[in-house]
Amino acid sequence: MEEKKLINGRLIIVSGDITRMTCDAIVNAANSSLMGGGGVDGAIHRAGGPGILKECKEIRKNRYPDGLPTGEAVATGAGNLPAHHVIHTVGPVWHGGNSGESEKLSRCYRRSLEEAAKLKLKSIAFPAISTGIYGYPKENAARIAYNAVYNFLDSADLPQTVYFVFYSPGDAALFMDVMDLR
Ligand code: AR6
Repeated sequence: MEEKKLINGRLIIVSGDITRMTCDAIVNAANSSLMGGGGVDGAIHRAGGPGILKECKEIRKNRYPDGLPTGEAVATGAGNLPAHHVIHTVGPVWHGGNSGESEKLSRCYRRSLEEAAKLKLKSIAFPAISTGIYGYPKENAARIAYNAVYNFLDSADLPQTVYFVFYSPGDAALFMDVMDLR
């Protein structure tokens, strides 16, 4: 799929492996333990090496002994990855939609963007948080992700560029369909 640009070119939709992205930060769809897992979380820790886990353990010890709450985000280095930072966030598990899932998912995007802005980062790449193992319906998640990024960029100069990285071309196409952009 060719890349599509939205929001004055500041949001770019691509498909591929987020661990290969060369931008300032990639976002990890982690769990509250911050100790790694499956999906994109496993891929990031595997490709980035043990340095990321070491920093996550420090964060757990010093700042979040009970785990990173859902919707919160923290930054670490990126080890061997081409990106410079990993921003770890914890998406909501889908429980049917009446358990505050949309607010929590929206908060993941906003808090990750705030962390990127705090670090003065120019570019950040998001996976489709919660839409894998956590079971969030992809169509709903697409709208929430887009709105959260749109609202943030509306009043922020940094990050300049946001990437949505869909693991499969089909998921990228679904996003474009949901947003009525094809
Ligand atoms: N690059 C980009 N996107 C990817 C990649 C990749 N390398 N690998 C998977 N995806 P998931 P969640 C997509 O399950 O639903 C973990 O065990 C995938 O196709 O990774 O938030 C954590 O430790 C999907 O669209 O994250 C947590 O326990 C999206 O990334 C739990 O899973 C998110 O799928 C988090 O579940």
